[in-house]
Amino acid sequence: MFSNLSDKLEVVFKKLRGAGKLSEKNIKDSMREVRQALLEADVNYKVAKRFVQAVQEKAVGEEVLRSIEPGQQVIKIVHDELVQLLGGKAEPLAPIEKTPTVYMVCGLQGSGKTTLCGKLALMTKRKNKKPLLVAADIYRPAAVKQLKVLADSIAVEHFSIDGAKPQEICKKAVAYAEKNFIDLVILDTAGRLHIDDELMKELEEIKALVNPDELLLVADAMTGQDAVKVAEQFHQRLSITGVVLSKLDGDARGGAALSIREVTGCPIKLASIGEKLGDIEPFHPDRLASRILGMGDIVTLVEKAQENINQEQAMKMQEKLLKAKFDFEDFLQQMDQLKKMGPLDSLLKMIPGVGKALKGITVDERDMERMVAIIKSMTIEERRNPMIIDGSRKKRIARGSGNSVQAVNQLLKQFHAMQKMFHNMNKGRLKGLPKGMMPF
Ligand SMILES: Nc1nc2c(ncn2[C@@H]2O[C@H](COP(=O)(O)OP(=O)(O)O)[C@@H](O)[C@H]2O)c(=O)[nH]1
Ligand SMILES: [Mg+2]
Repeated sequence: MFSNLSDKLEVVFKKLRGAGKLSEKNIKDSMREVRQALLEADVNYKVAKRFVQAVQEKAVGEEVLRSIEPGQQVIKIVHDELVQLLGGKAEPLAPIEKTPTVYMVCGLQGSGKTTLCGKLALMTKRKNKKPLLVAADIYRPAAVKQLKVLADSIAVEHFSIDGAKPQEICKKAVAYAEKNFIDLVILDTAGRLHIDDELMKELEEIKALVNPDELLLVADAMTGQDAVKVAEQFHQRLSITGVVLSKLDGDARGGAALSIREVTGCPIKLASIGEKLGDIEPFHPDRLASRILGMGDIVTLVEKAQENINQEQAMKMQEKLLKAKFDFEDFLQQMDQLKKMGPLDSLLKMIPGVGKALKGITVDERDMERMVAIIKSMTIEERRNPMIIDGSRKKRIARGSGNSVQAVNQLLKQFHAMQKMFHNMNKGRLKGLPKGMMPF
C-alpha cells in the first residue's frame, strides 16, 4: 500500500545523502518534497503541513552528529515523527478480564465489520477464551446469515433473535453471555452507506445499554480521506475507543492510515490485512513507519516466523545456514515451515532491500511445489549429499517426479547458488554488516 510513498521518500533522502552537508536550504527543499509525497499519498493536507513543520524544526535545530551522515539523521527524524503521527506506541485492545467483556464493532457498510468480528472471535478462541458473535445488523437478511456462516466456520457460538430490534438483541446477548460463561461478546452492528442520524441513534442506544469495554470503528483504508471523515464523525457522536484500519492489504495510497490518528486523536488498534480470518495484526506505529521508509519490517517477520516455526528446528537451521552446510533434507523441512507462514512473496517483501528487488515479480508457488516433488524423488543419500547425483541419477529423479532432466539440473544449480550465497553472507557477517543496511 505504501510503495509509492516509500519510493518518493527514498529519492528525497538519496539527494540529501548525496549533499553531504546539511544546510537550512537543503533541509527546506527536501521537506517541500516530503510534503508533496505525503499529499500524493492522500495524506490530509493539514496533517502533512504539521508533519513537515515538525521535522524541519527538529532537523534545523539539531546539531549534526559527527559519527553519522547528516542525511541519515534527517531520516531518523522523519522516522520518529512518523511514529508519533501514527500514535507513538501500539495500543492493545481492552483485556478480556471480566466475564463477559464486550466489544462493539461499528462502521459504514462494506468497511469490514462482520469480517473483523470473525477475526476477533478467532483471536479470542486462540487464547482459549470463549467468544460470542452477536448479529445486530438486522437490516440486511444476508448479514445475519454471513455472521452465522463465519461463526460456524471457526466453531464459535452465534447469537441472533428473529424479528427483534438491535438494541434488544445486544442487551439479551450480554445477559445470555453472563449465564453461559462467555468471555467476550462481539457485537456486529449495522452500517449504512453514509452516516445518518438514525444509525447514530441506534448505536448510541446500544452503547448505553451494554456499556462496551471497547467500541471499535472499522475504517476502510481504501476509501482514503473519506475514512478520515467517517472516523471523525463516529468519534464525535460515540466516543469510540479504537480504530481498526481495514483493507490495508489493498493498493490504495495509504493516506487514511497516516491521517486518522492525528485527526481523530483516537488510537489505531488493529490492522486488517486480508479477507481471511487470520489476516489481522496489532497496529505498531514504529513498524509501519519503518516499512514506509523502506526499512522493511524485520520485527513482524521475526514474530511471524516465531509463531509458526518450531524454535529448536529454527536454531539448528540457522546454524547450518551459517555454516553453509545444509542439504536437501533441510531444504524440504524449510519448505514445509515456509508454507505455514503464508504466501512466500508477502514474507519476502518484509525483508529490507528484498521488497524492492521483488517488485513486479511474484514467487510462483507452483515452482516451489515442483522443487519439492523433485527433492522427494531423491534418495535420502542423494538429499544429504547432492554431489553424488550424476547423469543416470538425474534421469531417474526426473522420471520419478514427472519432470525433465533440465528441471532437475536447474534445481541443483539453484541449490549450489544458494549455498554459495549463504557462505558469502556468513563471511559478510563476520566483517560486520554491509554499509547501508542499518540506516540508524
Ligand atoms: N482485502 C481485504 N478485504 C476485506 C478486508 N476486510 C473485509 N474485507 C472484504 O470487504 C467486504 C466487506 O466486508 P464485511 O465484513 O462484509 O463488511 P461489513 O458490511 O462492514 O460487515 C467483504 O468482501 C470482505 O471480504 C481486508 O482487510 N482486506
Ligand atoms: Mg456486516
